[in-house]
Amino acid sequence: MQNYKSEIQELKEWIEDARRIVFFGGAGVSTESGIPDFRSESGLYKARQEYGYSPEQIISHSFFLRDPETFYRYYKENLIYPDAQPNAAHLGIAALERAGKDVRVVTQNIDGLHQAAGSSRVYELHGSVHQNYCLGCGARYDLAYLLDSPETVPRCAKCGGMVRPDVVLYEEGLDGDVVNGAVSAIAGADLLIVGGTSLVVYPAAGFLDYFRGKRLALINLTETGADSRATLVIRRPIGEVFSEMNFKL
Ligand code: CNA
Ligand code: ZN
Repeated sequence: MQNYKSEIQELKEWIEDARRIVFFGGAGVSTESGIPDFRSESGLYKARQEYGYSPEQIISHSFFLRDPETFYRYYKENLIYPDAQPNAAHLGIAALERAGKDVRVVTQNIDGLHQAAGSSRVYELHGSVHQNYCLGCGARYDLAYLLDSPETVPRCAKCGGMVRPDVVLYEEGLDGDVVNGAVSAIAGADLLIVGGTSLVVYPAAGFLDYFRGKRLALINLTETGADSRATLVIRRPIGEVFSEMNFKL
């Protein structure tokens, strides 16, 4: 068992050595920005029993069509954090890109915080709360439109149709172009850093299988199914890990 300081030092050296880095992350990357994840103790799965449905049921395609009112009440209350700011993990990854590293981000998050930090090559596997569109005419709307809407269920200003978030709901497939981009980034990487994900949501979690490089670092507070495959496992808050590595924007 290495001590924490030497783990951080080792990861930092790997990052400096690497030519193509992919960071693959999930909800745990944003908990230090104040956005709860789904599966930790304090996560949404524990926190929300009041709707009588699990988050998977509510944020599913069929539920959205059947009861958009409840969907939107849950969605606005639990999945939207307009004031959240990037933390040291988002900022550290963006700093590497700024410094000229080939760094791509593959994220299961829908919060847009990697882009807010300055990363430009981000594959958002599950879409983004910042993108919304009308089911009637396809008109696009930002998050403010949805939040400022007088009705719980936002309606299109052009045709009156229902507006939905461009996020991948349960029962829906991922966008083919995003998947292809993410998979080829992972397949071409020599360093894969996986962080803040329980690796239980498929198909996203299966994308790790495309990695052929020799160094896989995993930063997660709890055990995951990929720990045995990782060359380095750091069980610490990911923002803390990046702030100790100290890559400056
Ligand atoms: P998850 O299943 O909630 O797992 C999160 C993992 O991160 C857990 O294993 C935690 O132990 C770990 N973790 C929590 N905080 C930290 C931390 N500070 N440092 C290191 N590890 C930490 O989340 P996944 O992303 O794996 O699940 C996939 C779902 C959750 C995706 O579809 C996401 O869209 C969805 N989600 C996204 C957000 C967001 O956009 N910020 C928030 C909540 C859920
Ligand atoms: Zn419309």
